[in-house]
Amino acid sequence: MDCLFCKIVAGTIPAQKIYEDEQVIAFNDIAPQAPVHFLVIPKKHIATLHDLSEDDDKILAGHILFTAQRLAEEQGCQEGFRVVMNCNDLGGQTVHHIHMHVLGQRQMHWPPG
Ligand code: DGP
Repeated sequence: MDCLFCKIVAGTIPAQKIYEDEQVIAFNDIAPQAPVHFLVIPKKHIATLHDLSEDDDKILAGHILFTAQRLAEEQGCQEGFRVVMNCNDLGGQTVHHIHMHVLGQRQMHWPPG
């Protein structure tokens, strides 16, 4: 198993987990870019958004989004927050196991780099 986030799912690499269920886990980013910065990932290995299947993963994709929404609100981001999913190398993705970044508790700016 070469995937870093699969190792976090398996518990062989530690992470500051903030939520877990049968389908997803959420944990704090190791290099936070905002006072709140966590990642929501599927337990199932899906390398990039290109590999997400509309037929097979529609419920999972919705669950990732609504988990991000609920946890952001639980972490005090009622006034706003940002979600980011980088896709593949050109999109700035460095860990090839899909993840939704959730950033909050500071003013966000646009465009991103
Ligand atoms: P991306 O560039 O979109 O693929 O984001 C990957 C994120 O994963 C990046 O913000 C840093 C975070 N990250 C990388 N390695 C680890 C790790 O071992 N533990 C945790 N908690 N986060 C990690």
